[in-house]
Formats: sequence, structure tokens, C-alpha cells
Amino acid sequence: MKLLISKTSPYSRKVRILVREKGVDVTEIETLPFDDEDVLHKANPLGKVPALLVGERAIYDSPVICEYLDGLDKPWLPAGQAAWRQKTLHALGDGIIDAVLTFRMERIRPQEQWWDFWAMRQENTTGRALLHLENIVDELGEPWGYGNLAVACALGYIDLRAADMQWRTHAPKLAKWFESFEARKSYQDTAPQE
Ligand SMILES: N[C@@H](CCC(=O)N[C@@H](CS)C(=O)NCC(=O)O)C(=O)O
Repeated sequence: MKLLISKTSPYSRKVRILVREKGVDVTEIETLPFDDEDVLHKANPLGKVPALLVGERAIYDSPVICEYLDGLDKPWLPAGQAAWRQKTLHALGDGIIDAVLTFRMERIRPQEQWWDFWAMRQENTTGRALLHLENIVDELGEPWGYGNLAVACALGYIDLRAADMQWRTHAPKLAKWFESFEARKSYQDTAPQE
């Protein structure tokens, strides 16, 4: 299997960590989505990373790839009703990434094109989601799980792109919980590289 990734993409990072934690045999291929490379467009017409090539077939987006790879052996995702809890947590992590990414795209435009309403909305979304996680931190468990994977990558992405939020000050219990992830080799080996 081949995995198209970018080394700053938090969605790619989720899959890259899962691959390492579960020991799946996958070759990573680095692409630059904003360079509109053919290899990526062929794999994913949406032009986004990550995309997984399984023989002639391509699988995307990152939650679908995670579910596919996780299901190959000893799934983290529990069976039955408990799966929805994990998938919802995964969606929460991805939603934080979406909001931080949207905020960043707003702020790298020329300043006269900034849309403050939209930027503030993303900031508020991120703040609310972090507060929610702080309130449910005791339910999260550790170390990696299907939902925690996305939450940890979201926190890592805030560190990369929105460090001035100082989220650890506002969510100290979550910050403590996060320490065990930061110490993992799979997390360190997938640190974003610009
Ligand atoms: N929902 C998608 C989001 C993927 C995504 O937005 N990836 C970004 C990189 S972080 C990308 O490839 N962007 C290129 C573009 O939007 O054209 C997933 O979870 O895989």
C-alpha cells in the first residue's frame, strides 16, 4: 500500500501515526497538494492528502483511511454502539483541525481581504471544542484509540499553527493528558516538517 501525504498535514499525521502504532506495511509518498501534482489528482480528484493506494484502488479521506487500516487487524474501533462514541470523538478532533486550518487560510490572505467574522467563528469553534475536551478529559482514556488519535493530532496542529491561543493555559487537564502522546515515538517521528 502507498500513502500520499504531506508532512505538515494533520490529517496525514493521523494516518501516519496509526500506521506506526499498528505496524502496518505502508510506503509513504510525499506530495504537495497546493502544487496540484498529477499523482495526487489521480488518486483523489479532490486533490487533498492523505490518500491511500491499495493496488489500483484509492481510499480517502482520512477518517475512511483510518477505519480501513484499523480494520485490517486488531481494531481499535470497538464494535457496536461504542463505535459511535469513538467516531464522534474522531470527528471532534477533525473539526478542530478544520477550524484551525480555515482560520489560518483567512489570515494568510492579504490583510485587506481578511473576513474577521469568519476568522472569529473558527476561533470560537476551536475554543468551545477545547473546553468540551477539558470537561470530558476523564472519559478519554489513553494512549492511542480511534478517537484519541484525531484529538491528539488536533492539539498538535494548534501547537503548529495557533500556538498564540495558549490552549494549555485554558485546558490544563487536557494538557496533562496530552503529555503521554507527546512522548510517543510515533508522535515524535511524525512531527510536522515545513
Ligand atoms: N477531510 C479531509 C481533509 C484533507 C485536507 O484538507 N487536506 C489538506 C492538507 S492539510 C489538503 O490536501 N488541502 C489541499 C486543498 O484543499 O486543495 C481528510 O480528512 O482527509
